[in-house]
Amino acid sequence: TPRVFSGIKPSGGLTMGNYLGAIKRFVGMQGDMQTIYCVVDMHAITVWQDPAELAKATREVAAGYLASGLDPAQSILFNQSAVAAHAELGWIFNCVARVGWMNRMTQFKDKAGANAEKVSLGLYAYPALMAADILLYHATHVPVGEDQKQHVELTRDIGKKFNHDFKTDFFPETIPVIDGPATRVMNLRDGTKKMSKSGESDMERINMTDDADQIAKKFKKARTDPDALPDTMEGLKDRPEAKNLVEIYAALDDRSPDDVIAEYAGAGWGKFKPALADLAVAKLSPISTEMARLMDDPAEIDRILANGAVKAREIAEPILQQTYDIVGLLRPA
Ligand code: AQP
Repeated sequence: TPRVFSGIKPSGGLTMGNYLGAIKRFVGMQGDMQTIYCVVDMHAITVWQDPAELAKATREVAAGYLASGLDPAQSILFNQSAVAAHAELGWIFNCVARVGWMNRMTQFKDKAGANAEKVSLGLYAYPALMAADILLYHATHVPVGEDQKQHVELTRDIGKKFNHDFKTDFFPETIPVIDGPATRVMNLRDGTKKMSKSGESDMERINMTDDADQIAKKFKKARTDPDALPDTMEGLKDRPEAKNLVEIYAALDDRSPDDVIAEYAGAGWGKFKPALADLAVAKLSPISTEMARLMDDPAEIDRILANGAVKAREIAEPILQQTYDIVGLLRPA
């Protein structure tokens, strides 16, 4: 059976973008394939994190996984730093990946901005660690949002170069799985920027912990344009904010955007926004209620993550050992 790996960084609270673009799709893949979902805490620290907040955010991502329907009996759920093999394979991949490849990563350019000399070395090397996360399990399918496509493609390049350099076919080819109507959920205040955990203003994102009033208020204040909704998605081509809201509606309701636009053709925002807010509350509040319940018992979350780490190590350790053997690194058995 094909193996699925993906992860989320605990660099803040989960957003609806993480839910629709990642977690909801993780749940959809559970059962058909072997699924491994990680809370990638070592990626989070590529940017400074307050230690207490990092621990809390790690549990919150885990709570989001569980509350959304990931089942520890069906999926391996754990946090990255608990399985040391990630860091170990990450180092080997630092030595396989080329500086020129990293220089082409658009996420690094976006995050570093004009400050590239001052960011951490980890932020720069991040995609090599991500390649290790995936290939440590010989995972072939990686469900991600559109923003991570380039990194998954780099994973394939790193695996290929390793195979080439060491004359082996040890690492399989990995493909990004990017599908559904919400592969890139945009920011509610600027339809050209994606919704992010660490975006400047809280009004630009829906947090998975927002209550009904906050959700309604954020959609009400979401930037739009004065025009009514057209009757096809084609009509939203140059209206990024409007398009985003229709796509969010579709993703929340498991419908196609075409279907949603057909229903709301000719409607104004005074009609569409409250309907969207009601739908979002109906779909997200059971998850946020369950997340809050889980967060009341951090020891239980820690226990689930610890069990997941044991299962993850069972797969990762032999693959790391074989990698060491291929490279010629001596490692006591
Ligand atoms: N806006 C989004 N729309 C669709 N998918 C998204 N993802 C993130 N934002 C959106 C997907 O969620 C998964 C986890 O992402 P991540 O936490 O590893 O990193 P990120 O993409 O950098 O997420 P954020 O929220 O923007 O975090 P910060 O602000 O800390 O950098 C990935 O599959 C991602 O595609």
